[in-house]
Amino acid sequence: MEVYINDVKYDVDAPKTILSFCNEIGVEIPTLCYDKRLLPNGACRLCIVEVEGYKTPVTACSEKLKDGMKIHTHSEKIMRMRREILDLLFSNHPNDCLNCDKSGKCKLQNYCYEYGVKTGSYKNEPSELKVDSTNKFFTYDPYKCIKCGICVSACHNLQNSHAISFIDRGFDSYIGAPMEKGFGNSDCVSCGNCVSACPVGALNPKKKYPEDKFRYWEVRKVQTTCSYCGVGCQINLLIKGDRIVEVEPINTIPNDGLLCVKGKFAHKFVNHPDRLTKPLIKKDGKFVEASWQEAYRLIKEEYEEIMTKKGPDGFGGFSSARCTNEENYLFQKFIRTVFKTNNVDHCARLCHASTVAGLANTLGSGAMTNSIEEIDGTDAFLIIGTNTTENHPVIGTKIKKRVQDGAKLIVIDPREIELAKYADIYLQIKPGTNIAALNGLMNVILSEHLENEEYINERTEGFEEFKKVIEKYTPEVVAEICCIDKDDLIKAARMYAKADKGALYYSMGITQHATGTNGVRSTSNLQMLLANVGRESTGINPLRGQNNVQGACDMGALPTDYTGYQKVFLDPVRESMGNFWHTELPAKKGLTLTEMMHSAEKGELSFLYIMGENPMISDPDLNHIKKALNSLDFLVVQDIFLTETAEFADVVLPAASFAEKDGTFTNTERRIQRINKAIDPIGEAKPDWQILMEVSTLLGYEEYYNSPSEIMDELAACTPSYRGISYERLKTESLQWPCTSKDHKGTKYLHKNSMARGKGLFVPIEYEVSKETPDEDYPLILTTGRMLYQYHTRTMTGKIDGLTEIAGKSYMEISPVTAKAYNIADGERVKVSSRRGSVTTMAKVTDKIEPGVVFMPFHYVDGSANTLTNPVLDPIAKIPELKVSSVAIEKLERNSYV
Ligand SMILES: Nc1nc2c(c(=O)[nH]1)N[C@H]1C(S)=C(S)[C@@H](COP(=O)(O)OP(=O)(O)OC[C@H]3O[C@@H](n4cnc5c(=O)[nH]c(N)nc54)[C@H](O)[C@@H]3O)O[C@H]1N2
Ligand SMILES: Nc1nc2c(c(=O)[nH]1)N[C@H]1C(S)=C(S)[C@@H](COP(=O)(O)OP(=O)(O)OC[C@H]3O[C@@H](n4cnc5c(=O)[nH]c(N)nc54)[C@H](O)[C@@H]3O)O[C@H]1N2
Ligand code: SF4
Ligand code: SF4
Ligand code: SF4
Ligand SMILES: [Mo]
Repeated sequence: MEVYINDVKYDVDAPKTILSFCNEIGVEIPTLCYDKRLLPNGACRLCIVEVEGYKTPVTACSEKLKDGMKIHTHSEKIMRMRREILDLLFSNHPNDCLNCDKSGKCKLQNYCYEYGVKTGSYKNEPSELKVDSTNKFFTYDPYKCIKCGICVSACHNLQNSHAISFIDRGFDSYIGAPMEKGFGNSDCVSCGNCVSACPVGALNPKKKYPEDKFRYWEVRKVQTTCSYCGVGCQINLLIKGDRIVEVEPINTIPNDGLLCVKGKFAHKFVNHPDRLTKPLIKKDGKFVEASWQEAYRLIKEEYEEIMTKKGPDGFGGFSSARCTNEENYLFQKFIRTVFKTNNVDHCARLCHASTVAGLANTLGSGAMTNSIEEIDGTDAFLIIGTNTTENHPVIGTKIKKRVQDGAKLIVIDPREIELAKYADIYLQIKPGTNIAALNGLMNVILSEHLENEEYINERTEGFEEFKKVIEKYTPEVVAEICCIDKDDLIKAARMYAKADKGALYYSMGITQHATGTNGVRSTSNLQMLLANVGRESTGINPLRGQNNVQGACDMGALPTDYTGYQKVFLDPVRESMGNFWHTELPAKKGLTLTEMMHSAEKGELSFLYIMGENPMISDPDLNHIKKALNSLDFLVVQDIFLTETAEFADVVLPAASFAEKDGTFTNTERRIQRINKAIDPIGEAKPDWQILMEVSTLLGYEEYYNSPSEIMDELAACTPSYRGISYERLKTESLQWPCTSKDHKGTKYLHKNSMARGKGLFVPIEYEVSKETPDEDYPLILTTGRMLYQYHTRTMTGKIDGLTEIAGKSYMEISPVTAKAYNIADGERVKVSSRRGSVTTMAKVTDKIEPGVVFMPFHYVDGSANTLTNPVLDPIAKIPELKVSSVAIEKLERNSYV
């Protein structure tokens, strides 16, 4: 069609609103209540335009273009009307721009300036409203609120939390939580998505300290990637001087302008006074500050001594899923070329090692098959062992949205997580019974012939043998094992199988078991049965946890793999990598992280180099870890804080945080994204890549790179799946591996025409009981995990006041039935004991969990869950059984501690 905008003719090919077309062609129309992610609500009326032949102006945000339309966006009449609207709005607004934090970024202020509105000419009775400061991270000022409704829509339709709405009508209306509880006492999860979208200063981040205050014109913006979880949200850091003062979401893949509380409000760890600023050396049991030269000299001395005494087997290193790809590449290269051992691993061993092993076995590639953006096309979700809204919040939000729009949702989790409330069917299984539950679903599917025969014949192998095992898992048998209703299981199987596009999402609830690899293979069995692999919006989607755990695995921070999962034990692979690095490489498979700890305890492994991990909180059976670390001859810890693990070190090296260096992270959907240096390293800290380069050179393997970009070029050259990646391309493209050449556009979903291994492999998997089952001495099942407001060992989130206020202390979820049996009331202190040790914590009595099961987050030093957990390992992936152990509990008298 043809339209005329301000007398200029345009051709338009698709239906569009006047506003979106004007935005495209660069004709600016003012808006206050418009957000392109939301449906237009026409509340502010500032976007009115004149259309020839229409009696009254129309709102450009909602009016669609029609053929022949003649539109005037800035006519005399329209300008006058807009001035009137702004005048009215300003009359209800405090004339406080001088002191308002939003000054310089407030749309009302900017439009008043543009349209020459100097004051509000209408007087209104001031109302009795109060500023709402109940949220820990932001305030709501009803006087500044222009009632545009964006925050309410953002909360309902983008964040899908439904925490706030308009309260009352007329001049006294305001935004808040139902029942006037305030934001802080509502269902608000402090994601800040409303705050980021508010056009004026009504919703504003709290600025507790003078150094947090800034003017928008004083700050620099640096685009980067959130350094918490594997979603990989894109953010702008707002930098004033050398401080991060605010974080803004970016409206792009993968987060579309959304963040969670950590990405939005938990950035103050970067400038925190506890940051390590100088190398530390332990002398007579105490740390003293040292120069880099002194620290390096000590490392060299100990290296030489231990190498002479023990040889390469005496050495090992933990790499870091918090660090960049470039740093992980250098770390494993350093361990292999300098220490001449494959004893290199990282926290994936505690996390998705079973995914890497299980999916490599059944499909040939151990990564999330599909992409976050494909959630929009999924018809049914099977959520098993992922507390998505707390641990991958932006993905959780997208799933909730899709379910709100009609997709089916089945949740399988021993705890009634938030997604269970939105589920069509919720199966509250006993911890440790995933395989039975999955086999049960497949039993129903096969007995009702709901499988996709054609796909099975063409794209898979091993079906017949697998089928025989599944036959045993009738709904009756499974209901008994899992403690669920058999009819629910049958309904779930039918619902899921009948959906065209079924996507399975899982995380630690599947992987952290002694049968973790088999659990992963079972997810693969189910998805292949329904032809849900290799198609858009389906897939097997392990949600990778840390910001760069996918990358750390891809980079070969694993004891059996070089980059891109090339095996160290295959002679031609090792020779070619050796040639590439100009050295001879060790052939022996390395020890895993869990095995290195045992080796240390036995006195075999003597020199451990830990970069960015904190096993003294995160590893199972902390008493054992303590012994292991104490048995080492020499421990180097390279971190941004003096962690519980660093306390055991002989040398501590201060590293630069994500905000202080360049590099890339690979998110859960295999997307390689840049981090950009925003400030100089704090104190004398150095980027990890620089430290590794210097230490490697010092110990005899020379390395020199001008920048991480050069490291990327090198690693791309030896990694087929990253071969097409370069910093140059990442400037303009968002790429997912495999990206095998300069012209390759990356891969949105895997296994499109065939599986990476050729045919998909069905594996017959039997259910096995967990290694520890409740008995007389330890009658309860303990499962462990995490929560929204803390991140792992709290080195970072523990520095954020608001998070500490919300969730500063260890607790244990316990069902009302169990609590009653032990005479324990909500909030009381309890002693929890396992065969490994005892801790005290606080009881949180909740219906979320079934009788006989308790849950503890593992974030805390006091009341640490990992004092209790069972270090028993999955025989294939060597991942510990962090999700099931047996414990006894005992009520403590008030204020008593063990
Ligand atoms: N806020 C926050 N976000 C994080 C992290 C964090 O520390 N804090 N850590 C990041 C990391 S590294 C990871 S790996 C991810 C982990 O993300 P998740 O896997 O979501 O985290 P968890 O809480 O460990 O466990 C998930 C769920 O498994 C359930 N579960 C326990 N046992 C079983 C079982 O036998 N079967 C089934 N089906 N479910 C079970 C638990 O009830 C829990 O709801 O989160 C990442 N995101
Ligand atoms: N009981 C129980 N235990 C668990 C789990 C569970 O569910 N239950 N989950 C397990 C899982 S899935 C995981 S992933 C692990 C996580 O275990 P860890 O990886 O040990 O935990 P983090 O706290 O993330 O430790 C990362 C360290 O890196 C540091 N760091 C951050 N940025 C940088 C940087 O740029 N450079 C350097 N050098 N250091 C940096 C941080 O300060 C921190 O000390 O915990 C595991 N432990
Ligand atoms: S708080 Fe902000 S976003 Fe919400 S209605 Fe008021 S002005 Fe609009
Ligand atoms: S912070 Fe998030 S959850 Fe809370 S009101 Fe705003 S959008 Fe809703
Ligand atoms: S969802 Fe993950 S990546 Fe996104 S803001 Fe939250 S912690 Fe950061
Ligand atoms: Mo993890």
